[in-house]
Amino acid sequence: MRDSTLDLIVVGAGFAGVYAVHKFRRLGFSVQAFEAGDDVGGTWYWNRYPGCRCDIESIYYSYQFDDDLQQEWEWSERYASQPEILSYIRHVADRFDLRRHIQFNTRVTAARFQEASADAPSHWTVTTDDGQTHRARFCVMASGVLSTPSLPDIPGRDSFAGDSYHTGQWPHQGVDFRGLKVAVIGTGSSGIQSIPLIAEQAEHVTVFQRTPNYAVPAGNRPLDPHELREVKSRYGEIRAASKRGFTALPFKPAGRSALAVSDAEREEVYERWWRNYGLAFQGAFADLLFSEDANRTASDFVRGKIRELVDDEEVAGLLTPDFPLGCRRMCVDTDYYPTYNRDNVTLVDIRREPIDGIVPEGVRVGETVHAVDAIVFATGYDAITGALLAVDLRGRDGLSLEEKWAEGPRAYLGLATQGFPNLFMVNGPGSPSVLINMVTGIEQHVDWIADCLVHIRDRGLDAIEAKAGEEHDWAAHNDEVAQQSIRGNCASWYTGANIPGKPGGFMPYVGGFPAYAEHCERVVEKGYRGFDLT
Ligand code: NA7
Repeated sequence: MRDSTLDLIVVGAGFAGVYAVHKFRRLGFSVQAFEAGDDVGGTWYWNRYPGCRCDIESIYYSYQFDDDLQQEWEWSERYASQPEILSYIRHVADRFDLRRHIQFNTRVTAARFQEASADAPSHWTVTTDDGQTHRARFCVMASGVLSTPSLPDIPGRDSFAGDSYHTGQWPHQGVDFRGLKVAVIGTGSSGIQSIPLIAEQAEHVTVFQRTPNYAVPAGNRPLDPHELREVKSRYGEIRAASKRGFTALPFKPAGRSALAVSDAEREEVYERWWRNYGLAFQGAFADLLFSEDANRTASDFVRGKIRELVDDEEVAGLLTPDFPLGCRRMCVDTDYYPTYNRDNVTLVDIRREPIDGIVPEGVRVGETVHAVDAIVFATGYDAITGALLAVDLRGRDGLSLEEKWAEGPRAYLGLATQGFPNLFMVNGPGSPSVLINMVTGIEQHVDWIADCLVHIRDRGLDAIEAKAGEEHDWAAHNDEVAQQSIRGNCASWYTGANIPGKPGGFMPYVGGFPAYAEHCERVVEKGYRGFDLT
């Protein structure tokens, strides 16, 4: 019985699961990963909507654990498209021969912790949707932070006579919108990326917007081979600088306050950052995410851009956010605002008058039925905790994660949660996750977990479990840091506000990658402070 117990089960084969399998194998652990899709890629496997592209530059949004890999891969664009990212991660799986450790088309439905007995050490019993159970000493949830699509419960949704799609579950063969009238519900990143391309193809697009978001131009372009060669010649240096960067990107923090410069200089800085730096726009000055007055200057700049780019004043007004820039996740766009100048695009403000229902002919708002042939739900995700809670995870004494997190998610360093020994999360709540370059965050997490497993193996230990006190203190620290930032004050998917009934609280760690990574290192130096090792 004991022999059939694996060292590790990894749930998911996106960027986190793929690297975890590689890392743990290399250290000599027996590993089995389960993946619901029929290939690796995670978020980049499921999100195939038109315009799907990363908002972090390709040269950074890639693994750094193997120099040969980063030297040989040729990114073609500044911001990689979904197909290119998927090719990349498939290449990684093949190059390191990882597929034989991944069982595809298999969803993990439940996992239960079993205490050590006279016959067996502590372990997890993992159930998959093919009815099988598997045993492993440790379980690593690499199930993704934007991987549980949220489909709003709009009355009559299933009565629609045409086809409907969620951006996060896009058909692999693509969708041909030519000659069709299309409704797009949602104007987050997925809506903002897809609307311009759907509008180029469809006969008409009606966009249903509840909350406008800030979008800054991606400035995407082909990557010049010389530029790529130059990056590769100093990749090590770039990666080291990234680890010192607040968002795990190699940008020097702006030293100045937005309020310490003249209006003309501020305008010049914003113009330059607007044209060149995408998501990093919110870092043009040091205090944009910390001072409301400073933030207002950046928010007003972008509001002015929206007025410039959108011909119809009323439409421009509807597209203009009234909350501080960066409070909710900023979007990076290509031609989003000018798309509203097209004759075949209509914006419907559903904040003033919400969608009443979906009928066979289309979307009903008040007495008006917007007749469409297809509906695109760009309505986002049950972010960060959705995929963790989708598995019936049960720790000590049968405690379920859902019960444990009834008042909000609590995880020590976003890596582990008390009551669930030998269970690790990659990018769990309380880690920087979506606020930084995710791939760097993933590598840091997996490396930390791997070191911890080696520590346990070398000492012949049985289990590791987060302590309640430290877990509580970490959550309190996370809340405190969030409150110091503009980000702590907005309802968004960062706080779970997009999912009805989801307990609130700012989920990602706002203190930046260097502070977080240092904290993780200090925990190890102090003999895994905050964990019980038995
Ligand atoms: P987001 O950013 O959560 O956006 C979802 C959008 O859908 C947003 O505009 C929502 O409006 C809207 N929405 C959600 N539910 C409804 C209902 N019931 N009715 C109308 N509109 C609704 O998800 P994305 O997929 O765009 O982006 C997720 C992240 O992926 C992104 O930030 C990047 O990090 C990558 P709301 O804002 O709730 O008023």
